Amino acid sequence: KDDPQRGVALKTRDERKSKRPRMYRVLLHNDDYTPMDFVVRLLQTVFRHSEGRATEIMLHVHNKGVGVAGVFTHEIAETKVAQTHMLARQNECPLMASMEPED
Ligand code: NFA
Repeated sequence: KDDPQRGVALKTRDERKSKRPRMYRVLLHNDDYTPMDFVVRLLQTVFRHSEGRATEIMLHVHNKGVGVAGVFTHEIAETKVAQTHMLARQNECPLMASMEPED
């Protein structure tokens, strides 16, 4: 942090944190067994999408294999992934969610 070699181009985590937090994409992954209507309802309830947008995202995941359910701070993204897994397991669906940094 106090390394003079660091120069002025790089910023410390503290300097970055004071501006805006790093954002994370929550990804949904396709599988052959989770019902389409379950994925649409999940996108409406957990990710707060409209029915139309939820249907678009579900179809994108179904057709491409993976898609973005939403973009959140680290803590919120972790919570959405956990909620997705809990709802999926409760309904005996193999649906998978993951997260990755935006930058
Ligand atoms: N591929 C699933 C089906 O045909 C639907 C699905 C979409 C599953 C998006 C997971 C994610 N029932």
